[in-house]
Amino acid sequence: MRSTTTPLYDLSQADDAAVIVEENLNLAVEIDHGLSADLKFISSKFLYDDTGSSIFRKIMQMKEYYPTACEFEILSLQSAQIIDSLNFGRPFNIVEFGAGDGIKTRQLLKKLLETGIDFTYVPIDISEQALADLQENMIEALPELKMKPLAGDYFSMFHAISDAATPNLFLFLGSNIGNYPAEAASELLSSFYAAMSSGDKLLIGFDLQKNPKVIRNAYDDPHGITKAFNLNLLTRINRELQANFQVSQFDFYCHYDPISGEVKSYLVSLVAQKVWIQALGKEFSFQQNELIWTELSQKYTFEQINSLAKENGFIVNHNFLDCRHYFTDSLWEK
Ligand code: AVJ
Repeated sequence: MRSTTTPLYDLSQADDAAVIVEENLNLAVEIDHGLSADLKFISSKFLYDDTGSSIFRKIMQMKEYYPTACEFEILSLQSAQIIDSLNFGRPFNIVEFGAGDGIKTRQLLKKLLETGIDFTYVPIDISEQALADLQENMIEALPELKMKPLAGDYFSMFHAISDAATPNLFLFLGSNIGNYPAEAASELLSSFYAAMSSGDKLLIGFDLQKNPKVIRNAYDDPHGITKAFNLNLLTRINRELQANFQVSQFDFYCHYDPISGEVKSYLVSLVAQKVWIQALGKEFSFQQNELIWTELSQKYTFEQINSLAKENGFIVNHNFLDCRHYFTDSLWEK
């Protein structure tokens, strides 16, 4: 039995479960940091444990959550034009960051296979379960696809894929970039740039600014699925850090500001309460109506997209748009 005063993450002690400890160390450190801040926050990257990834698949099926349908349309109807713009002329890799269920990407891959082009698909995802599901679905739908899945976070993967001999098409779809505040977005883009060779391409999804009600409905959804997605953070912390959050004592709130283009999501403490996190050996206090910021989902103008590309050294080859002009997959070149 662990005593209540000993934090779980004492790295000085050799432990059979060393791998698990290491995996959760990052979570422990970041949760400690975020819940100790004046304005509490939990990084949106922690939304995607296996349960969270499966709730996110439900989000993508909601009619209110338009980005998925928009990008599906782009990758289905314009795959030939996208492929034409690649110009690699020899076998290449398609490296997808945050692959998720891969249903949208499959449209592009299918077209490539039909065209007889030689390529290897390298999906990268943080959720092992999501990756295993993806692999199974891909093998079934596209049996001739060459695939090398990698489980882990983006940054630890860059070394695994930088092989200058083979050209790369990087995919960063779904407006995942929108989760990163401006400075972090630039950092991530420059890490992509550094891992690429001259002539390599990046196809990156951006959700565009549009009628604010359309955006609001995508996040403040009437089914409560986005709420469940956010509350799952607390369930995850309960399980992985042995905490005692009472999930029913928290609500979900989100807000779109059409001036800044930011959707911000929060958990709201419904009562004054204290929560014990065993792995940290610490108690955290929440005031009534205190917020925990959980996610940023930035919406973009074309000016912002062009300057993000330029600032990080990329050339914009083409913006592929859906018919409503809600979303763009922007093809950039190093
Ligand atoms: C997967 C990060 C693009 O911000 O729109 C969906 C996640 N959050 N609904 C987004 C999400 C709430 C999504 N991304």
